[in-house]
Amino acid sequence: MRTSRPLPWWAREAFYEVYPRSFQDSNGDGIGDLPGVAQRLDYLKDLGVGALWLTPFYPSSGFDGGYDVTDYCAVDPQLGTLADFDRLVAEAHRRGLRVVVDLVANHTSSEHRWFLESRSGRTSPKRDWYVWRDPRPGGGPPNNWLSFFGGPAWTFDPPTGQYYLHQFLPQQPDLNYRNPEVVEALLEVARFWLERGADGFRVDAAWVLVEDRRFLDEPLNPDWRPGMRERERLVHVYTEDQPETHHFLRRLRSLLDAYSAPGEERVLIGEVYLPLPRWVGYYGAETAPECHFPLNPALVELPAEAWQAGALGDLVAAYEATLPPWAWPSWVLGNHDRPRVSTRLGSERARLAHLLLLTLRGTPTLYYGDELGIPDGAIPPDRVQDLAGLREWGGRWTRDAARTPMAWDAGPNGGFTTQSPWLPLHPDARERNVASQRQEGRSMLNFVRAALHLRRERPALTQGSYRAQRAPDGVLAYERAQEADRVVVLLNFQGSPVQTGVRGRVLLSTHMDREGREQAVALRPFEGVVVDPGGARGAQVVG
Ligand code: ISL
Ligand code: CA
Repeated sequence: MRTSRPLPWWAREAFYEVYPRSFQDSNGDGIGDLPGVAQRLDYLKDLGVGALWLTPFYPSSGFDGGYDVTDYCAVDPQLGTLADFDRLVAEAHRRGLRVVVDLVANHTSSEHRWFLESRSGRTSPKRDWYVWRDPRPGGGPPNNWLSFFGGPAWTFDPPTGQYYLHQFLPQQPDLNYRNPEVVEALLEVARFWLERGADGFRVDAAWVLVEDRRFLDEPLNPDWRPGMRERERLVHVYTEDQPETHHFLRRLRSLLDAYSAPGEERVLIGEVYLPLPRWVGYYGAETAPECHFPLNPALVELPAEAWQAGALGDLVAAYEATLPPWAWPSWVLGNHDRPRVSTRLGSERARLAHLLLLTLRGTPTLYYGDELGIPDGAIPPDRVQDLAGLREWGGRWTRDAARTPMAWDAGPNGGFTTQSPWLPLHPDARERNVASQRQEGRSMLNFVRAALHLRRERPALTQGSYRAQRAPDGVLAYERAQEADRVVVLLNFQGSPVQTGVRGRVLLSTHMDREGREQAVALRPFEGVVVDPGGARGAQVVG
């Protein structure tokens, strides 16, 4: 996107991912719900984000945290009603907040009526809505494809003698996007939520919607090592990133564009885990756009030991160089599928990571609770809810750990619920919660809030250009500039202090204890700062 034009809201605002079951319980059943989210909108407004992404709140069979949908056009009774959704959207809009919903497009629940009809017989009018194949000659699954959650991507259905495809759980049969009726049905679902005021979609599993129609075996991955996820044994040349997936996303984008007005765009966000050269494909083309932005997995997947100035600088440079000029970057630190950033990096580096997230060029997406530095929860084996995730990680980790309830105050259950919560809160919820961090001047919460507000206030940070700067070893330095507005960001990713030659006014430090004019900014271990060089020529960072 050329930066001289005013930015659309989805490029200007920070997004915030809410896992509705874990945000706020409103009726004392221990499960967060939509009215609960509505109660906390003032918090989000004050924090400084501009849009919420709600993970699935639809009726589901409960095998995959809501991602096994039984009815796309309703609300799970545990989480509320359609009227609650309407109220949530109205209340959000009244505060200038946008609401994006999850579109679980790749698959339905095996209990969805479409699938029940499809599996009822080979001549069912919905048979072809899913991907059915005969056993391979001599028996067994049609090919070697593997599911994300472990085991084959095929399950045999004895009554009809065929296998059906599921990239995820057997309870999540893949829809067949080669059938035009399926495309229409999903577009109809999208219309339903657009009519109800949704500001857009995060398309789940957007890079695996369609598979190659020859159904050939996938080649073995020569780089697979024990400890890696089972699905990575194969190279996914036939099950990921197929051209027909892009066709669907283009159709969906056209629909969203038809529902958009200047200043009121409906946004298409895709979940895409691919290497950068293929990941950028999910923006589509300038004349045939797909996602406004795909969620960027790079920082979510970056191993802790690679959080170094050099590697990060290279990573950002690669994105800046690869994105076409009209495409807008996206940055993410964590989500409901991966260990939390505080646990991956530790609390000091989690602050640095947030300063990076909120000062890079592009739309940042925050994950609920990370603004408090919540660590992964300890989930006793008898309380594990997410069996799918346990399978995905070979039993080594459960996604529940990253989905524990939000802590609002020091009261019982962190103010999340008056009853027993569906998952335990993090162990230090009595100290680590919104109320206590509000009172503590230098808390993670106050830091993230300050960074979000600074980002809004400075055109350089919201829409300015990005330019890497030379810096001493261990320091990532870059300048953001929009016309006369200019800031320099300095991030010390090493455990020792370092002197930079930067002169100017410190606007914000991860340590929250310095502001003001300095002749040569020195950084403490793992400290990050935003500096206003004040038009001074001294902004060059010299090692
Ligand atoms: O690592 C992954 C991809 O390389 C996976 O974790 C991937 O993010 C995930 O399997 C796809 O995620 C989405 O769809 C799933 C659901 O379980 C996840 O919660 C959701 O984010 C199936 O709907
Ligand atoms: Ca509830």
